[in-house]
Amino acid sequence: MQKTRFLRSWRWFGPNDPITLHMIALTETEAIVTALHHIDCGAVWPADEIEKHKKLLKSQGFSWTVAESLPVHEEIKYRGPNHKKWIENYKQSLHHLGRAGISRVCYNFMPVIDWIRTDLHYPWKNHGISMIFDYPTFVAFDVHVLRRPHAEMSYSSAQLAKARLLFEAMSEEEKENLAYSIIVLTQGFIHGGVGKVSDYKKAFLEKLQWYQGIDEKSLRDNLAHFIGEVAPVAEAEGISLCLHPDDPPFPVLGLPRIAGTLADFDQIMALSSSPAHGITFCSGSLSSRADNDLLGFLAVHGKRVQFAHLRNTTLLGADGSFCESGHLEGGANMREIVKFFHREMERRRSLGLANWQIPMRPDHGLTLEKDLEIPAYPGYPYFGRMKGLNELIDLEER
Ligand code: DNO
Repeated sequence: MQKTRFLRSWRWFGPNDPITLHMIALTETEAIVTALHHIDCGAVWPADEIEKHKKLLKSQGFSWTVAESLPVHEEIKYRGPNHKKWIENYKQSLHHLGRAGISRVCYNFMPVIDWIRTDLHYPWKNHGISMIFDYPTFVAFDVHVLRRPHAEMSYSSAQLAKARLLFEAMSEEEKENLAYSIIVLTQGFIHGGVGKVSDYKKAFLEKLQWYQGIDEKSLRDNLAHFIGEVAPVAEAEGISLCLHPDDPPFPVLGLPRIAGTLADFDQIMALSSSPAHGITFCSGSLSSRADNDLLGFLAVHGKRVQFAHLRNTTLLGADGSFCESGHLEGGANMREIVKFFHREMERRRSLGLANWQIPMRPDHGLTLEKDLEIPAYPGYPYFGRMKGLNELIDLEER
């Protein structure tokens, strides 16, 4: 009988990903997490494109275990005039994915911007190159580089003073790099973002405007509406929708963020009792907030987790700054997290659930010396992730 353990997965960004399926096949990976990255956000994923992608994976011996992400169109999040159309498209994509046997769909509900880091090349001890979120630098970006209207209202005078000093010490190139990596580099390869236009700061500011008057409550209402519409379709297709936590798990740029804490998930999970309404447990996103108790989170919501992103963070001070510090090193107690999931998978298995095995991917990875020779998307180096995967497997096997 197969041992109870994670389904070892790897995120692949499609044929444009510099890390090829052949390279992935050389790792301990058993299944692939991927998306149709060439399809515009909001458009229906056609059944034949899904089949084509599946075939590509199969040619290297892989199955497609999770669709990450089937992105949610901004108009659904802020209830723009065409939100109904985008929701219908989403349902259609779910039909096609369900028919293709893909039973997990990861998504997030962060307005405008997904994950945020202020430095993508941060030397972490002597372990490799990491990525950090430095709060004062982020304030400098918001107030001085992006020049978001009324941005200063979001911060204290001490935060503003620190940001000004940082900004004044930056070269023009540093300012541009900061904006480019936050707005384009870390977003473009995930789901398009604003990378295609030359004045990306202007385009980004315009997107922020869409959320004027949208507070946490209205964003949550819009999520409730979305779940109410799509969960029955997912359920009928045998799909779990897995909501990814916000990264970082607090409001940014005057935008509401509603999925960063245990209390947030208490509210979100109460929106629907459908078995299709599930969670992506991301230990990296959740651990980057000092007051998040990850094991407490799992004790309450672990039964609804259908997909795991495992990585770790180390807090850099008490102001919200953090570093991605290697998979086993940091605030998330990875040993206990893995133990929890083993118990949970045992439980599902003993209930005879066909989908008892939870796909897990090593999320992100340090850039190791050899990685510098291989192009890769930010956060997704080959060797750094392979190391993370092996460390997690080692932890599982112990
Ligand atoms: C970053 C990722 C996120 C995640 C989405 C899920 O590297 O963890 O982009 O895939 O938020 O929808």
